[in-house]
Amino acid sequence: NLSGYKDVEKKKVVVGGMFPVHKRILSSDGNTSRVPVSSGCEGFNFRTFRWTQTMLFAINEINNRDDLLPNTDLGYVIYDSCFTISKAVEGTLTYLTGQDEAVPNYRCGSGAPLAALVGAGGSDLSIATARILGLYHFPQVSYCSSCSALESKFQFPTFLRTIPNDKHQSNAMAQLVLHFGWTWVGTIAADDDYGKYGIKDFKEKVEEAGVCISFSETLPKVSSPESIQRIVETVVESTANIIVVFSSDVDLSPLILELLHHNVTNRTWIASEAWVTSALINQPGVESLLGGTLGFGLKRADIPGLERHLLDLDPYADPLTEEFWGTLFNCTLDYGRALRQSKQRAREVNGTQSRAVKGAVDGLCTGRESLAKLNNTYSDISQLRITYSVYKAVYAVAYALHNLEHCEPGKGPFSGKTCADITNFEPWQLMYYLKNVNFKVPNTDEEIYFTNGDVGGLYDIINWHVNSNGEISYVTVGHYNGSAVTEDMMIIKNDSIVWNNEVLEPPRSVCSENCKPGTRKGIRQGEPVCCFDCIPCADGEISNKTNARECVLCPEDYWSNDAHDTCVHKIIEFLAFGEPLGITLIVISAFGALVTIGVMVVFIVHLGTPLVKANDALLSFSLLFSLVVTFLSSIVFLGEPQKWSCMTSQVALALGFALCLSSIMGKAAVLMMRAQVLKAARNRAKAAAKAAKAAAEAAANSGSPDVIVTNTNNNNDATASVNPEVDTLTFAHQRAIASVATLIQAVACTVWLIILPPHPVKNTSSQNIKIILECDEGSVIFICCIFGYDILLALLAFILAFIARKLEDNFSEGKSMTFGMLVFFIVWISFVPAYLSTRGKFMVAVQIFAILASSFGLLTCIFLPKCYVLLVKPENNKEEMLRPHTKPRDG
Ligand code: TCR
Repeated sequence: NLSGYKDVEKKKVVVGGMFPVHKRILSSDGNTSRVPVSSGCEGFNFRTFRWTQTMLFAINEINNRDDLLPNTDLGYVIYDSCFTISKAVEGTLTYLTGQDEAVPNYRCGSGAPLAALVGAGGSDLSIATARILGLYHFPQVSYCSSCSALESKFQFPTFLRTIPNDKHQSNAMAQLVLHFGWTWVGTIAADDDYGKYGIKDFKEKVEEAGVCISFSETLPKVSSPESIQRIVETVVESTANIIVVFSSDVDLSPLILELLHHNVTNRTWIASEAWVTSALINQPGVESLLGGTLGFGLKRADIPGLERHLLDLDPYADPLTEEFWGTLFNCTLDYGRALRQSKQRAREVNGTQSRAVKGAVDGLCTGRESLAKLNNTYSDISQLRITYSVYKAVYAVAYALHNLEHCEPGKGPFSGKTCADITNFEPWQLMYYLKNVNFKVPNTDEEIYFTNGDVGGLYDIINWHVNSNGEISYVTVGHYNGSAVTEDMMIIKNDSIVWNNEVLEPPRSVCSENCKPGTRKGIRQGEPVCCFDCIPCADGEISNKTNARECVLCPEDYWSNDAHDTCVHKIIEFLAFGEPLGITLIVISAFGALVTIGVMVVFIVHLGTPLVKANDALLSFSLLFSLVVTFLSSIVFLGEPQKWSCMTSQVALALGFALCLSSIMGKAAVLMMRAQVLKAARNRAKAAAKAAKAAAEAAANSGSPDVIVTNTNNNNDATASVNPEVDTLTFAHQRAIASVATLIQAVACTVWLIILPPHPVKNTSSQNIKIILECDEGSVIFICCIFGYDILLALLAFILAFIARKLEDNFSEGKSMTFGMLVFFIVWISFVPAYLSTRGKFMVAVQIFAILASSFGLLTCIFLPKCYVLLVKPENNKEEMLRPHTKPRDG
């Protein structure tokens, strides 16, 4: 404990101070057989020692001022909390009681009243001390306990601080993470209130915004290699490139050392205020690991005169300065009287420095060693952040005391408008003034006042730049103001930031890359929401934004495009007239129809010839006519289906075939009939010939010559009478059959058209991406009946033709009809699989092809030979040709 007064004449007030000058307490040996003693501390911390000296500097400065507390001198008592709660509590009790033995509920004075406690260091220490001090309504002003838990005035009624509440910092970190779009971060927290609350607030903020935490590790308070090792493994294994660390430098440094050992690079560290400018972390060699670190630092300030004060330290002033000196110069201070005297002398003489260096050689130091020459954290005044906070805390106490002292009697704030007495006031009275203090910090334009015990959340955003020598410099790349409106809170100069990677862009840290439109997020069982798979949308479903959770179904008549990011109107499909296939089909069918008409013309021209007359010319014409109909009906299948075209095409086809097949049937029947008649006639002729022969023989025997003449006549008659007989008998008959067969079909079609007519439909089900416009038959039964009937006619026609094929027939009509029917069947049988295996408009094309092929088949098989005879070999077109198996008579 350091204590001191400056001036004895003035009134005195003692200010308490508590600083974690050491890093930890010595572990006790656990021996319970001895009187226990308060454990000692180890690990001298130069940074916090500077804070201690700053408090002394501030008190000196205040005591030297005439405008602030002119009649009162501040004294101080400073405790070392050794970064440990127990030490802090011990110090608090000692301070309250004024005894070295810690006995609470007893406050004695060295005469001077105790004002307030500045400090306690870390939040966990402050929480412990604030609870005790709160019991006695004793004010505490903290310079570095930033934990958000301390904001509760219910729990900590007399706690104030000059460092911003960490909720600002957690918020700032969250905004930083969101600013750069990192959604996959790791967190490391110190095992104290600072780390735990800081990370908790940070997590709450970022998770709200959809960021996921890859890992959350806690740094052990008592360094344990195993847990450090475990954290290193987690950091190495994690895919998170961003690691947020809320910890004091002291707790973090073992981890940093181990990470350096493992050569961990390419991570961006987000530093909390406690380590962002710490020399303990920023050691040579960390640049590969920590270069590009971003962090938040308190507002920096220059405190004029502080450097002088720090360098003018008297090593013999108290035990802490002695230890400081010894640790810094790695020597033991010589307490020899002679030395003290020589020191005294040396102060008077110039040129102390050369001697000072000499003195340190043999492990003893003279106390005249030069601080200025050493590059030590203690004397480094470039980053006065917490130091400045200490300075402000002392000033806050001083201003409160000043206001208390200058209370006008009768206008005081206490009951009965009384004032407090500076020489003997109650701690709660000072608390009143502290709460309402409002002052301007000397040499800066910063104004300090407490709202609910807290000050505004102002931070510098600090970036660790590695220069060419591998040294790290802290560059302020932005600012954060927790009390500004949301848009202005964080101001950050993106292009001044240096990152820990080769590219000059901010690193990316995501668990899974965004899902592009056309895909959706698929959750991974048991993993955070930021880790997902991108599942492509199914056909007919789309997602049009990144990271869509669901694919949406396209509306009716719409379908997904290839990328699955928009719905496009389904392609409307039908076999159009204008497209190449359509044109081809039209040309073919028109050609077919023209050829058929051509044949008709040829037939008409040769109407009287035996070939045309044979087998009923009328049936030939009806057959040709029906072929024209079928050729033309195929054209109606083309184009966008309409009600009329659906009806016409099917009916025309059915009727056309019915007529065509029944004509063939009729013709075959004619053939058969005539063969029958011919046979009968021949039989008759034969019989007659036999009879004639017999008669001739008889006549020869009897000698009558005129019988032979009769015989010849008879023979002639038989042949001549064949044609008229067949014509009159069977042609009418067959024509009747053919027209009845067609009529039945016509009736059936009419019924069909009336009851369930075919109509155009949109077929959306057979093909997803298309709407096929097609004709719906209306009734499957009807269409089956109608075409079944056609099949029946075809079979009959074939059977008849087949039977007639071997019959006597000069123009081989039977054979050609059989052949034609075979072609017809082949076409329609192969049509079935072809039709069933095509989709959309090609079904229509296949249908048309089948119609055209079968029509052409019939046309060529039945009429081509005849036309050949008619046009090329007219000499064969003779009456005699009709006489089967009869040799033409000579002459
Ligand atoms: N608040 C921390 C402790 C702390 C600290 C530091 C310790 C802060 N800044 C710098 C050492 C060095 C900020 C707490 O526990 O509240």
